[in-house]
Amino acid sequence: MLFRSWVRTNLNFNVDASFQVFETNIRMLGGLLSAFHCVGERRLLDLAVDLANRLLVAFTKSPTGIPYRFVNLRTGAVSGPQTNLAETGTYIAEFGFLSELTGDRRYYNAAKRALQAAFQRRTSLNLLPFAIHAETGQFLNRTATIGPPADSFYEYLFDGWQLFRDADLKSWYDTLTAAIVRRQAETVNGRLWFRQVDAFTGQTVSRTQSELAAFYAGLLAQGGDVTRGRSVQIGRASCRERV
Ligand code: IFL
Repeated sequence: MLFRSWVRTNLNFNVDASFQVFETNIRMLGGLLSAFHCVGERRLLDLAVDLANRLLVAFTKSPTGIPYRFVNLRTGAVSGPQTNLAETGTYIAEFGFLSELTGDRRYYNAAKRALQAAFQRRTSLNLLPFAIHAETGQFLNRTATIGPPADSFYEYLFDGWQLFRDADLKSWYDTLTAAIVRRQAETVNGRLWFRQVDAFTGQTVSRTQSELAAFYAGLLAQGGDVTRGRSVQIGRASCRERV
């Protein structure tokens, strides 16, 4: 109740400052939409629409559809064209839900176009390097990883399919996942691990993996590959035991 009355009277996105599009989406837009979903208060949806319209500029000003990393919520000035996969493709759950609530397809379309812009630039191995330029669409590195700053790109492809039954998203997920499993998976003593590889040649770049990559066990299982998902999970659990 306290939260709702504070939001009703104080929350205002007309702020003359640069906001990170990715973080603002998952935390603020996602928070408002979740709250609206729970209590159905119209003001929460109005605020979500206002915020999404301000964020949308980061997509519409980009020649490729890959969003700039930052947008000034008041002026609409964009910055940060050097971005990554997670900050390219972690919008469709929030933007898609907003499109469903409002009937305005611009949000869904912007989020999907960004996912597609990265997907269509995949290498001949069907892998994606994690760093990309929003204006040129060129990759800025060669390393493919399931960890940050790529992670939720893959997660949101599958979420988009589950939430909105968009077959394009499922086929992009399937194509990329098959390549990740083929090129990055390694089994050591029965435990599955995903190394980082050169997305153009498939050569190993590193065997380090961030804790944030833990989501991949669940994602594989969610996507229907329960056996590999379990194997990743068991591998991670046994690593923790040894630490
Ligand atoms: O990849 C993202 C990571 O999962 C996170 N923070 C930001 C990264 C993208 O920049 O939690």
